[in-house]
Amino acid sequence: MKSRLVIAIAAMLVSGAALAHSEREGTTPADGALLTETPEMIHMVFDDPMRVTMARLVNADGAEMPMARGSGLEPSLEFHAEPESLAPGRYTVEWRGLASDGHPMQGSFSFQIAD
Ligand SMILES: [Cu+2]
Repeated sequence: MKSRLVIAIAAMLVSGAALAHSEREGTTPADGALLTETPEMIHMVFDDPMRVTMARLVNADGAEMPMARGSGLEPSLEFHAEPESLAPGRYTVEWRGLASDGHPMQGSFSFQIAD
């Protein structure tokens, strides 16, 4: 009984970092995606509610591209925004948020639109 408890606590410690706060589970487009046209939607999925406080789309020169945010500021498992028509090139989505445990989080992912 005692050893089982020790194992359970050890497992909690190992996974603690992953469980402590929400993480981004996936994006559309996927990081590194090569597209032939502007994506209809920028989409992020989280494993735990995330309050996305900032999300912006920048081109290779760092200029911000217009993007209509479709998600509010309430904590949510998903975030989406609609970009306007984009010229061929490389784009990065940068975001910041507050995880459900209150930790500030940030991330980015990139995709490319072919000529
Ligand atoms: Cu955390």
